[in-house]
Amino acid sequence: MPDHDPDCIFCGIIAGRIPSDTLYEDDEIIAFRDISPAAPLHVLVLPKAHIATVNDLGAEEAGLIGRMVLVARDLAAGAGVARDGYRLVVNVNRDGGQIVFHLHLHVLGGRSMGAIG
Ligand code: DGP
Repeated sequence: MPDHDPDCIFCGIIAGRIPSDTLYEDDEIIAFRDISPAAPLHVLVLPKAHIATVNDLGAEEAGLIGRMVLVARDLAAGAGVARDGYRLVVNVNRDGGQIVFHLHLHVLGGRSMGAIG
């Protein structure tokens, strides 16, 4: 899988071609606000490398996914929702509701999410 996909909207954000409200960035991870927020806090945390879905992850990416969760946790804490709680979601393919095929973790908080299902 190529590191960057020129047709991928999130790769465009990572490259700086498409503007975003970026909250966090390091060598391998970026986090920005979702353009269509489903909660008062709705941030997307993603790897800079173009990995389309969870199905495409290799064992060597386990650490990367762990670091993404830690970035999400720290952003939730910084937004003041850690104690009341928040939701981390990764949609996978059609039935999972994935629209953008660049792996991303949704961080949703600031309201009660209720039970799933
Ligand atoms: P998913 O359904 O899991 O693939 O979620 C994709 C999310 O990406 C959706 O909540 C809207 C968001 N999104 C789509 N295009 C853009 C964009 O250009 N900028 C930002 N910030 N978010 C976007």
